[in-house]
Amino acid sequence: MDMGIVNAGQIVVYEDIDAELLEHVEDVLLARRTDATERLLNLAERFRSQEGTQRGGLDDTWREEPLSQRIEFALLHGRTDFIDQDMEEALGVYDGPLKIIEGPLMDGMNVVGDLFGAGKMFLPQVVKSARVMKQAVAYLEPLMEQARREAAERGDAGRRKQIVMATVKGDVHDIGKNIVAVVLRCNGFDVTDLGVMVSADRILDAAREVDADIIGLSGLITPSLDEMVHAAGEMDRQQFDIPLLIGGATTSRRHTAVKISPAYSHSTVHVSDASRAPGVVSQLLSEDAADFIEANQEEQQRARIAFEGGQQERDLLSYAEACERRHRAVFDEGRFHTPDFVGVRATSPGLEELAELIDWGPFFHVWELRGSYSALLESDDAKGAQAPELFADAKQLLEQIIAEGWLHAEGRYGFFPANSTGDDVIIWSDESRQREWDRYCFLRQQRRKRQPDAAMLCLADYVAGEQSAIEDYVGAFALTAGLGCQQHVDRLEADHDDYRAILLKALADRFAEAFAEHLHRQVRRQWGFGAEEGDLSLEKLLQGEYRSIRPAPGYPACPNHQDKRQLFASLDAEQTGISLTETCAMMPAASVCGLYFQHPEARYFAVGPIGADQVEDFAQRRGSDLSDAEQALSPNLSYDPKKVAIPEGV
Ligand code: B12
Repeated sequence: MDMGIVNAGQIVVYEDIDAELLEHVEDVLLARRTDATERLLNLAERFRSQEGTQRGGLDDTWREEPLSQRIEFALLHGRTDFIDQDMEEALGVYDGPLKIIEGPLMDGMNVVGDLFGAGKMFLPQVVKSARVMKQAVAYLEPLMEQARREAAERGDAGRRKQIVMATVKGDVHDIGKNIVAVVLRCNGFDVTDLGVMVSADRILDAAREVDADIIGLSGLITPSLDEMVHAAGEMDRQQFDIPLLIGGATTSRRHTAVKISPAYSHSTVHVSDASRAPGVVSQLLSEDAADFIEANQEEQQRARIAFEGGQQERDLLSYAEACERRHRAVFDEGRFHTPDFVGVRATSPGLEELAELIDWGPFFHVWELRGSYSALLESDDAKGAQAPELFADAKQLLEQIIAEGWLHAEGRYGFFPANSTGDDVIIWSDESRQREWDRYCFLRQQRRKRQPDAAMLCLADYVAGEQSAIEDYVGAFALTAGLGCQQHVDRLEADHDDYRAILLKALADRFAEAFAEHLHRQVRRQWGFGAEEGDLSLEKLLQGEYRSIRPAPGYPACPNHQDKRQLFASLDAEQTGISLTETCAMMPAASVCGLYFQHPEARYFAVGPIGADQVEDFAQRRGSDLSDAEQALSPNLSYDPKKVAIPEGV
């Protein structure tokens, strides 16, 4: 056999496939017997004659199993359709609701946790299992209070390990954190999830209240890293001694080791994804935790030494030399266009139109299914086999979102007369270009490159210089596809449906990125060079195979999140319904903002590490304190501003 065809609707947990059927199928796939095909065909006849639903298992015969096995089956296969009925039956069998939770429900979840840990179940399945668990507990909830009181009186109220989790102050992202919370709950831990934008004080108060065994912090954007250092310092000051977990897209092992862990005298562990979370938590709370803690500390110490060594070795050009080696863009005829209008416009495209531009790759990443999405959908390994079912669920929800108008997209964008001066871009108040209205201070690469003549890039290089007399422009945009999202997330969560709540948030993010692609295409046309590109395929659009770029504050070419403040002011962007938090995260979460540069040579790059000479110059250009500049640029600093230079002779 050269190729198998997978029916997306029939994917089952591998372990759960009927042993006889599995053996027959493997005989064929692995060519283990010469009569394998014939034997499988014979067996297939038997399955053909069986009736039953085809989803989540081969048929409905599982309903004939004993109660505890039915509960386990429902959990393993994410089946909510019989769970109320089974809970009702369980109440007649077990000695109260707590016994049902601690018994068959937790036993089933332990199987889920074990299979997930062993790589035999995958994130979408686990989140669906959690949905069954939540619905079962919700069914029992009305009877729980009394049972808890009775258990407490008897002194046998079993205490599960408590984890307090939150997205730190200023940050609004919670998809990753919510997934981790679900996975930990599946593994038998009690998770108190405090939500987003939570101050260190609130987190620590909650931790004291529930007598937490572990605290977990999440963050997506770089300003959250400083907030995490602050929270770790507060844990120390308030004399906590429980482990601290760090996670989220912007966090790293290295940053945790170098910046966060020195602020707290007890264990601080970085966790890169949801599948690792239960293992780390279990080890930290096990009897042999000491070994794990020691290994983590040693690794962090190595990371700190490597970081300090790397800092000295970091080969930076002086800022003056880097400026000298700027990219000298050619501003010939045709390389700068005048847009159709100057000023700001609002736009509110329909979701249907945006859906056509969705990039599904990152959607699958959310569920720990990495790789190109077309490859995933065709993949024949057990993990990839999750993709079609997940995709079908997402498409179904997408249609409902569109049909019922769950989300609303709003954006504002504009073109502004602009010229560069050094590493700044001046925005003129009007086309007479006499009065400066605003100014973006960009950063320039300083890390020495392998090719000695390679340019050291800065976004200002792509805008015609003030002295050139060229009438150049830059564009700006702020958009969201998350309006209305939270109310539906709240509704789904109240309905114990974390799976669809997470799906919805991930889809809102997809709409936001699709909106950014859609608007960029429109902007290229209004700028006068978009028509040349014709009708680009989705693939080419997503690969950015067109003229112009749209770097977003926070992305590597313009890492300063604070640029969002002036960008928002110039667009009056809050009119879209987006607001900025104190650390410049955008609310709703499914929002993007950025600038447009039209020059054909403009490309994305990473500023990378910068020296104290550039930071001083930047602070001067912005008219800010050096310490404020250092804080805003902290992820890019090649030096530790806290290490005060010791004057010679001391
Ligand atoms: C998708 C995406 C978006 C989505 C939103 C994502 C979301 N809602 O969370 C959209 C398109 C809206 C977006 C917008 C922006 N983004 Co963005 N985005 C990404 C991208 C490509 C993937 C992030 C993601 O969703 N991953 C999947 C989720 C499930 O993973 P996760 O959050 O990391 O969580 C996992 C682990 O980290 C861990 N975990 C998470 N929390 C916790 C907590 C604990 C206790 C534990 C144990 C584990 C744990 O487990 C989770 C599950 O496995 C990343 C790049 C990247 N590859 O990471 C950039 C990235 C996060 N974005 C970035 C930026 C800058 C932005 C914007 C500021 C850009 C802009 N100016 O518009 C905005 C900010 C939006 C806002 N509201 O403020 C930067 C952030 C770094 C920085 N410099 O600040 C990144 C890293 C890109 C980059 N290379 O620069 N973004």
